[in-house]
Amino acid sequence: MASSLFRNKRLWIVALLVVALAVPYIMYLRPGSRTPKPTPVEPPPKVVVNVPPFNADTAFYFVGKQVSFGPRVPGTPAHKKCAAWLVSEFRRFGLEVVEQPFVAKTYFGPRDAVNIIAQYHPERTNRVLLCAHWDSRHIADKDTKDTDKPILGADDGASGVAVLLEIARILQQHPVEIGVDFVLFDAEDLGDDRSESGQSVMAQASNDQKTLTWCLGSQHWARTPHRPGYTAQYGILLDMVGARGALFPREGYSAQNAPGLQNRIWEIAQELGYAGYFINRPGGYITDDHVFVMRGLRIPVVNIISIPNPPPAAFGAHHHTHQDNLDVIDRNVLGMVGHVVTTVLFRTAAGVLM
Ligand code: 1BN
Ligand code: ZN
Repeated sequence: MASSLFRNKRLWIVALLVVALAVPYIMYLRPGSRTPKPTPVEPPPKVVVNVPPFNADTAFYFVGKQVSFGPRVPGTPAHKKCAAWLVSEFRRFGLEVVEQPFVAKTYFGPRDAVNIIAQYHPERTNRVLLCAHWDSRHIADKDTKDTDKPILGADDGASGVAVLLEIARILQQHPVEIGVDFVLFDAEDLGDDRSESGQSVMAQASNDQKTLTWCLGSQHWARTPHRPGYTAQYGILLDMVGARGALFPREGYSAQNAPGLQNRIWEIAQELGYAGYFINRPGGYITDDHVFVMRGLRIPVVNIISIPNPPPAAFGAHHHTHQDNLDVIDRNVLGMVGHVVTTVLFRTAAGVLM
């Protein structure tokens, strides 16, 4: 039976025909067989960057220490004493410190002021700028009492400086291969917030002359940096980064002029579990020190600033009142901001930020 099958010529021909037609069909004509299989693209190897821990308790101590001098209003003894302490702390962390004195021409008269610049490896050209203002407001113009008295500025001033001091301390223990400049601007908060309409100028959208009464230290430094031709790959400004209930939407001038960096900072914050604080919402345009650095030196700078409410109470109930003392400070908020900025800095140093 089998041998008769083998000997059946017609069957052989049919079989050969089937094979001859099936092979090219399988190889070339079957749907999808002609598109070459893409060689799988390997994702780039994930570089794990070791980020040292940010100590929120140390940062909290640094806020308390600044506040202990009293209001840090330019031209006062407390201001002088705090400046000396800040300089000595940065030097203790091995940084090269430059003091840049200037006369702040405020709307209520001239005052002696000083920008403090602490340099980590000043000889390196690849640099990152980290900044905050260290002065506190001369009046409590949003309070209901003692409105003519200066405020402690635990959040508005001391919190940003405290986070930067802790990062400077970390760098001494965990060296990186880039240069870092800690720039503490003076006379940021001596601005004119009065207006004929009785409405806060902060609540007004206008870009009038009064804007220039704020941020006098950064305006001075951007015109005459401590090193002629100073530049950095980017900057981060910290302002009001320590209060309970802080919320960090995306500040407008940063979004407009440093969108890539702002995206990365907010992505990293989300990756670290802080999506509920670093919220993906526009936060309004705040004329703060970063505006003058971007304008004058063409360095992209992102402002991390708490804007928990819509105007007119945008910056929270303690803003420019005597409630801005150590009681409003939440060490977890300091810790979160410190964690994010330290991560951004160490990823930059490892060449894997962007
Ligand atoms: C931030 C904290 N600022 C002052 N205290 C800067 C500022 C200036 C914000 C003018 C709004 C208007
Ligand atoms: Zn202020």
